[in-house]
Amino acid sequence: MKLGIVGLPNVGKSTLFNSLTKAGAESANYPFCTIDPNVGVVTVPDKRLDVLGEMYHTKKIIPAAIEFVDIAGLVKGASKGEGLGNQFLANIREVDAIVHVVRCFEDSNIVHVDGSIDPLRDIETINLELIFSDLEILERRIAKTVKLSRNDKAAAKELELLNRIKAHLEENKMAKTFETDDEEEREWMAGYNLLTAKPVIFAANVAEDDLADDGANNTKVAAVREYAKREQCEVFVICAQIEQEIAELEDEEKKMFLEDLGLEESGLEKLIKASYHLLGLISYLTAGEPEVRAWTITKGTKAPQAAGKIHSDFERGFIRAEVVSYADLMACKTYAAAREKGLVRLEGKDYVVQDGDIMLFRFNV
Ligand SMILES: Nc1nc2c(ncn2[C@@H]2O[C@H](COP(=O)(O)OP(=O)(O)O)[C@@H](O)[C@H]2O)c(=O)[nH]1
Ligand SMILES: [Mg+2]
Repeated sequence: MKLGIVGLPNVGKSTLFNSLTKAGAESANYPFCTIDPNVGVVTVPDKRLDVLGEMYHTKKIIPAAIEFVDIAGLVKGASKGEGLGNQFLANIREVDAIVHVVRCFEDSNIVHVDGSIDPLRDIETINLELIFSDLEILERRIAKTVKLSRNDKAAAKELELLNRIKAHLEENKMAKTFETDDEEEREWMAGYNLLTAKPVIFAANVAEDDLADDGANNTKVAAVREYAKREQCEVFVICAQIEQEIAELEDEEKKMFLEDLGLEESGLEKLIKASYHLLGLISYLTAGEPEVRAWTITKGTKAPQAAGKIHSDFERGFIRAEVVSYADLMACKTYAAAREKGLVRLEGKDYVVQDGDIMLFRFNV
């Protein structure tokens, strides 16, 4: 699962990316951290793992991870090939969701490409490029479908859909706000892999002073929030510069630093968790002395497929799963006590695994 960090030049994308990957690299247990200068693996903070680690006197804790990509160079005209624009747009097409960084901080030393701080104008500049790129895809598809639609009913239906989406985008609206109840249409649409259909989180990059009250007194942040609500996106207030400083600190120092700022967790931690959520991901856990680990699944995954994340044999030979929820285990303090109270359940192949389930799989191959 991959998230792309997008935004205009000089808004703080690379600063955010660097602090994300630095924070991710802290977990030495994760086998790979920086794949490529622009791609980083970031571990998903999960306090439950530390608690289980203590409970089981664990040697090793392996958190869940997601990838972030720093996608540079989106400028006005990108969809017309300006500044390697097409290549960057292609990079965005490969991600599952977008973190759109918008500049809400003032700093006369850092030039804004359009000369002033105006996050809504910036968002629209970027969105227009994404929309233009999507329109190009739709037009190509329409040209192909027109021919087929003459003697193919399904193609005629698809052509009608393509034209409807096109009209929607031409009103400067994102594909994600295009609505259809028709299952077939939804499948077609997913197949187009439109940029503007991807889930978006806005990261409002503010000055340090705006952190403690979460940007409540910043009218520019308020404008972003209002826009995001209309477009069904989430907003996170961060200060990329501070995050970079925090990422350099040891755990204890970090805690004190955050307390001084009046924060419980870093903006980065919040952002990573929200991104995980945005991708529709949850974690089930496995716990034992050798290892406590979070396994990433999409919401709605059933037990055998969840088991398959560990090993394909677990899925193939799945018999049943022994499950206790994290909350129940905590309430009972030990696995044995949870079992006595009947809170350790035996679940079959139709069980839908929940976030925080502690699982033990029985299988036979
Ligand atoms: N004052 C201030 N400067 C920042 C902040 N975030 C980034 N910058 C600075 O803005 C400049 C551009 O940042 P960078 O991350 O390279 O932007 P990018 O072009 O979007 O990747 C750098 O000099 C950063 O140090 C911030 O939150 N506050
Ligand atoms: Mg950059």
